[in-house]
Amino acid sequence: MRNFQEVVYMVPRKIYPPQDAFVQQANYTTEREVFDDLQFWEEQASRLDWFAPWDQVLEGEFPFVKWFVNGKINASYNCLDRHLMSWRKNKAALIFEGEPGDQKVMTYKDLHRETSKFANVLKELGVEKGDIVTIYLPVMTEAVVAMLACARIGAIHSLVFGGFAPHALAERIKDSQSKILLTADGYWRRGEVIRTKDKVDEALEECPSVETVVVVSRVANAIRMKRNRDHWYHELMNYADNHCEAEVMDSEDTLFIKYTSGATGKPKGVVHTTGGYLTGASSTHYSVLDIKEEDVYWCAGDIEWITGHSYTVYGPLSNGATVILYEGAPDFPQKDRIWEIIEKYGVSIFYTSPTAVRMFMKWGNKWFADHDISTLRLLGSVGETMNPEAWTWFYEEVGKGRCPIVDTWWQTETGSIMISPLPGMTSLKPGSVATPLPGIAAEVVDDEGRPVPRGRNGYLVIKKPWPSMIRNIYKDTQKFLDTYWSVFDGAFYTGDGAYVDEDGYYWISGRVDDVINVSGYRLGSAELESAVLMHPLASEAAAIGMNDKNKRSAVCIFVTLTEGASPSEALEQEIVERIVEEIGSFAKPERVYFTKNLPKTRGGKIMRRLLRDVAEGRELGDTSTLLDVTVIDELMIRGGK
Ligand code: 6R9
Repeated sequence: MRNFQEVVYMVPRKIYPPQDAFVQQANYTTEREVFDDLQFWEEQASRLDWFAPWDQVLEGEFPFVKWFVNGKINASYNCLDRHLMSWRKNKAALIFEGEPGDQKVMTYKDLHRETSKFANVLKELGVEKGDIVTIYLPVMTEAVVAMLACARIGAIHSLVFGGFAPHALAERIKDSQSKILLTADGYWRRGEVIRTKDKVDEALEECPSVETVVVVSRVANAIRMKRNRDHWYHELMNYADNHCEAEVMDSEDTLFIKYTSGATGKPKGVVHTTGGYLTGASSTHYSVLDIKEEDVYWCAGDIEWITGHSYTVYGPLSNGATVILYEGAPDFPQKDRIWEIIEKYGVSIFYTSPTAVRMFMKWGNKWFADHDISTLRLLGSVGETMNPEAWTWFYEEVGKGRCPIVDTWWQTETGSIMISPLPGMTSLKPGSVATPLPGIAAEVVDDEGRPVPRGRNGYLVIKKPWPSMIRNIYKDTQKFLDTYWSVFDGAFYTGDGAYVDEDGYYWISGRVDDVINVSGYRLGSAELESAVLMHPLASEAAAIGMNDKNKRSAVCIFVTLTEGASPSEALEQEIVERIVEEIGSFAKPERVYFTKNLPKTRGGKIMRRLLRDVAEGRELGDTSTLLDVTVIDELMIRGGK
């Protein structure tokens, strides 16, 4: 049996109780007793507009469940039509800022009209209810229009990250067998045009299923248009009728599929449904992100990421929010761009990732010193563990000690936030994701599926169905069963390790597949990294378990330094000491690599398996999901030392 090591890491840390000014206006302020999960979820679903009510809240058991059985609903209707009945119709729904500084505002009425027109275009092109539409677009209003247009007619969208290489795109198209692809001629990145359409042409050589390509003109560069296959978006829109009734969908009809990041192997098409998914995204956007009518809301990730689906598109728009979309790089033309945008539009809620926060911290406070960012009232984080140092910097320097930080744990598979502080009622502990939300039955268990005592590491599982849960892996029910349901009986396996502290707070220790086993002790990569980051000169860190030729596992650390610092033996020693100090001498790393950058997916996740390859001197595995491939060349040189 594998032993989970007792956490030696429970040092008391500062706790931040909710502040009165925030509590007084918060959407959720009193501890809800979750008397009854089904009643709770029924209330949440009732926040949406249904064409016909459900006759049963939940049917079936893990893993095959149905929510809001026989309820009829349309996601596009909930994000658009229902806002047109009030003054909201001329409220800004989307504010787009292009990297070159251009700006475009779409009101709810505009977005409704464009979506209806594009829904008619899709129909004209032969797209029917249940068909899959691949969307390979950069951050732009047309990406949102395209998603909502699919939802409007009951087509299933599959978004692929605009930065992916042709082969990664082709892999996803081939798996979904979609016949139609939406793309753009290109987009702006650090002042250069990224030639998206060229990549599409290359990918489509491998994908005979695609018969139609619709191209949005963004950068007006010269591109090849293939006769009978490729069409300009604006030309098709010219002739389209602007009335399109939203299709009546069953609650359990598929809304979209979303290929998972690929940080841990071949991408899988996660299937999400209409009623349950929208209930989860909309209600958590209200409770956790605390959205108000007058907020300017910015979730600074790609729309393609599940975070973009739930918290740039479906959550905020179903709640009638004003949403910022930014096309470009955070450091273009210089490192104050994020703060400049916050000032320019008066952003009040800013939801980002720990990777971004660490980067802003590394760049330094001088970049926002001259910007008025006092409109901020709530900060959020998702994607990885936020180390306490970055948390504290974000809280004190960006939030000026006024703005709660919601560190939200969830996954592509969960569809919406599962574990997080509720900003009007939860005391915050830097580095912890606080407690499961109402209606979510999270638990930490051992190898046998038994609950572990507090303070002990184990596997994070979910014990009861929730509305926005994954329903299947597209065309691969076996993989669905094997991946999530074969590890423990009657519980959803998240693949993450966690422990619960003496106050019932959850601490995510990283993917279980990132667990490092040293001399029988199990270490979470997140704990090691957090320890390294306590060194003032360490900017980012990744910890992996490296096997030597005797199959002995050892800790190996990759670290990037703050600007101006340079690697030295003394520094290496100091970093080792931090780990020994924070965790214990058994966790002492075998090697510390200093590197300029770490390999990451577009979601900002460190690709530890590539680092493992480097450390063990192996040929690199699949790098198709890597954001910046040049990182690898540099690592290879170091790995070979
Ligand atoms: C939303 C999203 C899911 C994995 C998840 C976990 C990690 C996400 C986290 C976090 C620590 C948080 N993760 N949020 N780890 N603290 N607040 O990121 O979805 O791309 O599917 O990744 O991300 O390891 O299992 P996805």
